Amino acid sequence: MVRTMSGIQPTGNLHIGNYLGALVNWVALQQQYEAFFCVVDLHALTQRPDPVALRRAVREVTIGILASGVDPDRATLFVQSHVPQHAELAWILSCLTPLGDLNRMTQFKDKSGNQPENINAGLFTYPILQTADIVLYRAERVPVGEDQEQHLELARETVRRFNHVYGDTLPEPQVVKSHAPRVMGLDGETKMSKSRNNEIGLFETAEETLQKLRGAKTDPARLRRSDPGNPEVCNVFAWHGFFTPAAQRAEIDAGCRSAGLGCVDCKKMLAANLEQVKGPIRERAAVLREHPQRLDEILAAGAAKARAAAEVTMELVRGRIGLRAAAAGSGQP
Ligand code: AQP
Repeated sequence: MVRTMSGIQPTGNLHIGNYLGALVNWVALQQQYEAFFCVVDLHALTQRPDPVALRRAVREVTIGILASGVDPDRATLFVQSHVPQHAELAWILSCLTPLGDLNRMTQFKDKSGNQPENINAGLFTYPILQTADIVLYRAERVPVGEDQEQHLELARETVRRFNHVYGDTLPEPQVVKSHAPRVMGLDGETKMSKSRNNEIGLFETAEETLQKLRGAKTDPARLRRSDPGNPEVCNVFAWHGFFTPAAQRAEIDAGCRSAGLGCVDCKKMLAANLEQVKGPIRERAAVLREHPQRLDEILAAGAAKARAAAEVTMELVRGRIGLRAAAAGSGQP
């Protein structure tokens, strides 16, 4: 069965960008492929998190993944650091990755701009660990948001380089495009991010969401309620695209253009529709929080399955590069 692999960083509270850009896809992919989904805590270390906060975020992100519909009986759900082969393979791949390739990564420039006081080497080599995450499971389908496409291309390049140097060993991963590759934040200017304070949280209550939406940027032409607007330049209308049925969206579109509908009403409608999706997720998350042992069991079972799959790849890789005897029948001395 073809495999898919993806991860989310435990760097804060999950938001609707993570939900639309990643989790909705994961729920669909687990039906079609053998899925490996991972809470990538090693990646989160690039932000030097507080240890207590990191442990808490790992659990909360896992809860969010499960509450959004990832089924641990279908998909292998685990924490990256519970599988030590990720770090081992990342080192091996880093010895194959030219500095020039890493220098081209725009996310490094963005992220180092966000944390100028902590531009660490892990931030720079982050895409190599990401490549290891994928390759370790021989994943051939990888769902990515817009910001990750460049990293996936680097992963493909690394696989080609490995296969060229050591012989055909690893499959080249293909992109699975998201239907929401870049959900914008409340500021309407930057990508919604856990660490930018511009997010609508997945677990927020209806009141909290409405409160945040009140401050969300809309069409700048609508200074007064009587000003007609252009829905296509309004971030709030873009969110309606994901949560609002087509007929209601058409009404909002017409109301905005004719100034018959104010921005406040438009935001209230969005908050109500968001709640239709977020309410059941919040309820499932509350149940999961009441059963911490169940969460531990899911993650332990996931880690055991992931370690077994990872070890198969690592044995092959170690043999190819000369760290162990080559596998029987591999044609290698
Ligand atoms: N705004 C977004 N729109 C669409 N997809 C998004 N993703 C994240 N933000 C958006 C997708 O969610 C998955 C997990 O992302 P991540 O946590 O590994 O890292 P990220 O992309 O850096 O997410 P954040 O929220 O912006 O985290 P921080 O603030 O810690 O950097 C990925 O598939 C991503 O594309």
